[in-house]
Amino acid sequence: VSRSVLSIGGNLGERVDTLRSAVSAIAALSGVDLVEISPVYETPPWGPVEQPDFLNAVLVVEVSDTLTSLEFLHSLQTIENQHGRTRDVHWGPRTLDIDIVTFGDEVSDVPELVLPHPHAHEREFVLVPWLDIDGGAEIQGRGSIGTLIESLDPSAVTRRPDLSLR
Ligand code: PH2
Ligand code: MG
Ligand code: MG
Repeated sequence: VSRSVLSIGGNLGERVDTLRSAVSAIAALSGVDLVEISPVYETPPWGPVEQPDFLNAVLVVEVSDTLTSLEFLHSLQTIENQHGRTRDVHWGPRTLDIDIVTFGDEVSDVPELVLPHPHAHEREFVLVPWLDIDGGAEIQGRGSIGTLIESLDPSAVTRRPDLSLR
């Protein structure tokens, strides 16, 4: 079994409905057990593209050894597509994005799947919800997520206690 951390988010359409539906679809994947769901955060767009605010959350899942990281990625991409995901603008607005942040201790550098996720360590919208559910977590080669957050600006992300993915 590999423990995997997922970042989910979206900034188009009925954002919380989409995230709830995505969580159910991930939990229903065969060989995948949903272990933790973070609170939901409203987050300003990270990166160069001007776009609406996102809702973001982080999940911890356990993936059976019968699934490789790439097979898991392809299952997650199918879920993105089922939720109206299109791929036009890199880092642009989307109904649903599901990113594999870590997959066990796997390190991968193939273009389709870089592990750990190459930007997770610098993104408040990943680290803040992740810290809520997995305090001692580390990103290989980058350090503990608690320490990483200290060099960022977590005031940019706002918890939405009125929204829950459970
Ligand atoms: N995803 C991106 C680019 N920028 N910003 C926020 N706040 N949340 C995201 O999920 C996000 C982003 C590309 O995947
Ligand atoms: Mg992404
Ligand atoms: Mg993605």
